Amino acid sequence: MNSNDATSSQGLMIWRITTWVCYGIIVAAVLASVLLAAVSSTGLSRITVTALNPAAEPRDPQIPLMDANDVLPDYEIAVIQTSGRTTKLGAKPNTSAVDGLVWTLNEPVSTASIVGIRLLDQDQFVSDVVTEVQLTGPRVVSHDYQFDFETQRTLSLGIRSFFETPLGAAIVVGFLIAVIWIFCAAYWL
Ligand SMILES: [Ca+2]
Ligand SMILES: [Ca+2]
Repeated sequence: MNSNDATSSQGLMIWRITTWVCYGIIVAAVLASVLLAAVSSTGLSRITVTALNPAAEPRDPQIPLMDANDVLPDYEIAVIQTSGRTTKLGAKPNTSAVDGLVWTLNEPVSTASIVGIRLLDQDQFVSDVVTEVQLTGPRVVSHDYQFDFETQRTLSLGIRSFFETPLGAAIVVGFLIAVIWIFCAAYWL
C-alpha cells in the first residue's frame, strides 16, 4: 500500500464517519422536533378574570351629564409573548369583573410562548395596567384579581410554534444539511 492509498482510505474513513454522524443528527432532529412540538402544543384558549375586592376595581372619573354606568371599569386583556408580540383580546366597556369576565381566544396561543397576561383598564388615551401575571398554573391570583386559564392541546399549534422558535429553525437547518450530506455521500462513494 503506498502513501497515496493510505491517504485516500483515510479520507474515505472520515467521509464514512461524517455520514454516520449525519444519520445521528437526523435521528436526533426528528426526536427533538417531536418533543418540542409536544411541549408547545398546549395553547391558551380562555381567560376568566374575577375581581375579588369590588371596592378596589378602577373607576373612571365622573363627568357631569355622563351616564352613571360609564364610571365602571373597561377591562381589557393583553397576551404578551416571548417574541415581543402583544395580542389584545378586546375591551369589555363599563363592566365590573365581580361575577367574572371571560375572554375566549379565537386562535389558541402556545402557553410556552407566553411571558405574561396583562389586565388593563381601557381609557380614552392610555390604558392603565391593573395587574400583570405569569402563566404559572390554571389559577393565578394577583392584586385582588383571580385569573383562571383554560388550555387545549392541538397538533397544528405544536407544529406552527415549532417552526417559529429559533431552536426549531436550527433543528430544521441541521436536518437539511445532514440529508444533503448523505445524498452527496451516496452519489460520490
Ligand atoms: Ca368606563
Ligand atoms: Ca376606563
